[in-house]
Amino acid sequence: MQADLIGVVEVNLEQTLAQIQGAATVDVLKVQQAIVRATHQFMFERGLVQVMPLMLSPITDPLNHGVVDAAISYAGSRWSLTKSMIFHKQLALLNPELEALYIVSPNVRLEFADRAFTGRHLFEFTQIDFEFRDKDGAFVRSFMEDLVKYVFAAVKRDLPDVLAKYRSEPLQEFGPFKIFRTEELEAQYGPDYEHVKSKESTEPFWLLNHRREFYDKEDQEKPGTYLNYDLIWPDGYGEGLSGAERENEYHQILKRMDETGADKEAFKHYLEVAKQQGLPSSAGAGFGVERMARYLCRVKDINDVTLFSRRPGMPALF
Ligand code: ASN
Repeated sequence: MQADLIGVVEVNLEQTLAQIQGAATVDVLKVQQAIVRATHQFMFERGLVQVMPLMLSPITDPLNHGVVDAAISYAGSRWSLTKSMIFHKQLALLNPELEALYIVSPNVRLEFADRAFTGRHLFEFTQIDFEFRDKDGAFVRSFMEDLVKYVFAAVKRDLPDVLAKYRSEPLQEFGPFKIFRTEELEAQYGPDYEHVKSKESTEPFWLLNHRREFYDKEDQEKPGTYLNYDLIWPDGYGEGLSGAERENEYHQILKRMDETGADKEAFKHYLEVAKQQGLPSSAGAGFGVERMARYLCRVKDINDVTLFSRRPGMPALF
């Protein structure tokens, strides 16, 4: 929790209307719109096919941290609200015509109230999620660096006055992003390494090797480490993207599910596909749209990026 964001939340009509009518939010929404528009254009130019999002599915991302379960019953099945479309990205690539895809994907993650004031969490948000067949992490990281360059240049070109209003210095063009590993930073900075390093950095950087869900590939050359990566925004804005090379072989998925304690029964059809025809070899990632807008406009609290409050663990009127 960032000390400067600790506060008391009032959920009353006056406060709610003040948020909807806040002038600054519209500036941030324009930046967000410019991000989405430039991203669509970039994806189109690079040949990624857009897949529409799903909000309900028999399986969704178990995530590596606890959230309140969000599910409904329908047509004799149990449907979860989408936490991420990771499994659909892998399954979509079973189509031989699809080499690479992206989804503008709303995610519902009913976080607990301890994340109410991190400045980075909303209990529903949108990520732009993408996946490539037969590519590795280095490819995805370089793709994302190109995307950031393209999108930031577009926002600068389209909304110079808005950016100038919120950033005291012009947005610089970043060079190749530095790469760090979690174990190195943890040894250097202690348990809060990600936040500390983000705060002292002035450029985005990559952070490799997180202990996460079973779909992130284990490095066979260094068992117990993972071929995943986060993009960390600088100046304390923290994580903006996560992604990985994927586990796609049946026995390895089973092993990783045992390690993370995943519910194999819930994933039985996914496992059947992995066993019978194998999942495609792939790598990808997803970045938070509100988080990118927050970083560009230097908004302290991500709840101010939205017209409608979605603060973890807190009620809202609309
Ligand atoms: N989008 C992420 C990925 O591609 C997964 C997530 O959001 N949890 O790895």
